[in-house]
This record gives sequence, C-alpha cells and structure tokens, in this order.
Amino acid sequence: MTLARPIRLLLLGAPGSGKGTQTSRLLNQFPSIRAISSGDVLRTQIAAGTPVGKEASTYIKNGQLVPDSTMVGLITSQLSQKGWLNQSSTWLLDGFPRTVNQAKSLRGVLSKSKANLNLVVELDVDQRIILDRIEARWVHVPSGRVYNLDYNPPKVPFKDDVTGEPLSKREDDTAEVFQRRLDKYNQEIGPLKSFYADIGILSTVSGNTSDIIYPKLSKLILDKFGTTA
Ligand code: G5P
Ligand code: MG
Repeated sequence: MTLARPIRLLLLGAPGSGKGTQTSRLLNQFPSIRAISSGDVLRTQIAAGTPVGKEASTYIKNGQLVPDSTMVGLITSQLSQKGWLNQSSTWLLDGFPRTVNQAKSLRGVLSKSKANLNLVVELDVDQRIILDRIEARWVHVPSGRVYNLDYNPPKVPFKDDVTGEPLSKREDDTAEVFQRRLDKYNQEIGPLKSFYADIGILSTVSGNTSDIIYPKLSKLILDKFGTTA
C-alpha cells in the first residue's frame, strides 16, 4: 500500500511495548517506509566494536540512556548518509528521540531540511505485562528481527527465519536491568510527550497486545496520510 503523503513518524513506547514489532508490521504494509531503530543501530555498533559501540555498551548493560550528544550525532548522521533529510522522504524512527534534549536537537536538524516529523505515536501498553515478554525475547542482531518464544517463535528454535543464523539474548533483557530501563522511560516520557503535544503531532494508541494495537496504528496512519489509488 502506498501513502499519498510522505510520513515521518516517531514511535514512542516503554521497553518491550512493541515498537520493533509494530515497525516490522508497518514496513510490511507500507513498503515505501524505511526505518531506523536506535537500539538496533547501537547493537550493530557494539557488535562491530566501534568507539561508539564501546561507549554505548556500558550504558545499555546497566539500563541507562546513552548520552544525548552521542545519540544525536549517531542518528542524524545516519539520516544524512541515507539521504533522508529532505521533504519528500518517508521514514520512521523507533526509539529516538527519547529525551526532550534529543527531540530539540533533532527538530533543529530536520527543520533545516524541511523534513520535520509529522506524526508521533505513543504505544500505551500496561507495564505490568511487559517483563514476561522480554524474558522470552530472542533477537537476530544483524537484521534487528525480533522473536518471542511464546508470541512469535522462530520457525526453527533459536534460529533466524531468514538467514538460519543463531539468535541471541539481549544483555539488557534481565528483570533487574529491565526495571531500570522502565524507570528511566517513565521519568523521560512525560516531558517528551508534552514537547510533541505542543507541536500538535502526538497521538496515543492503547492495547495490551500488538494485535490490538496494530489495526489502530494502521488506521491512524491511513486517516492522516491517505493512499494513492
Ligand atoms: P531499545 O533497543 O530501543 P527499548 O527498551 O526501548 O530498547 P525494546 O526492548 O526494543 O525497547 P520494543 O521494541 O518496544 O522493546 O518491543 P519489541 O521488541 O517489539 O517487543 C518485545 C518482545 O515482546 C518481543 O519478543 C516481541 O516478539 C514480544 N511481543 C510483541 N508484542 C507482543 C504481544 O502482543 N504479546 C506478547 N506476548 N509478546 C509480544 O534501546 C536499548 C537501549 O539502547 C539505548 C538505551 O540504553 C536503551 O536502554 N538507547 C538509547 N539511549 C539514549 N537515547 C536513545 N534515543 C536511545 N535509544 C536506545
Ligand atoms: Mg526494540
């Protein structure tokens, strides 16, 4: 399905709320949309042993946020390298910005290119049900594909469906680190939502499963951006 107008979407949501899951579904339904997941970018840097990866690793392991300046530099340079800083580009961001400082910096960069975000969606999931999900999560780091032993298991246990390569656990998917990530999220999300609500582009979709959330998210996008015939 092709959208009539370019969408530049940010997905907000607690750790494990389903940002990656909703991103995959959106890319499936709307093939013109491309995506950057800040967590995936960081995990790729860590796997490659780059200086940014080395810096980020300590923060991620402890459930803390990577410093704003590092994140802004990393993601805006990706946007630029991919040629996405123009007003006809269509993309989505999963997990960045996640502080008001990051949001302000990104807005400065995007404004110059007339490529500002035009929709921010908060995925609102009951936080009491999320821990079980991430304890059962397995990931394929090179592609960012996400599995869950109960909800969407791989076809062959512990192997990626597309490449057959082994899946791994994320270092930060333990109960202790998860609680720290959640606390940090709850601390940052209020001001971040206010920032985007003031600009007039914030929406919230609620539901305790990704199957409940996805049709709401898809409808919101179709209503706002339309489709070509
Ligand atoms: P990430 O990688 O952005 P989080 O913590 O924001 O990490 P996470 O954990 O990746 O978010 P998600 O993408 O929202 O969660 O959720 P998901 O992977 O789609 O779903 C979670 C699991 O539940 C999966 O196994 C999925 O299959 C399953 N699932 C989905 N829906 C359902 C359902 O309906 N039912 C069930 N039963 N299961 C379901 O960031 C990681 C770290 O990087 C740093 C920080 O240190 C951060 O902690 N970082 C940043 N630091 C500073 N600024 C930034 N902008 C940063 N971005 C990343
Ligand atoms: Mg994710």
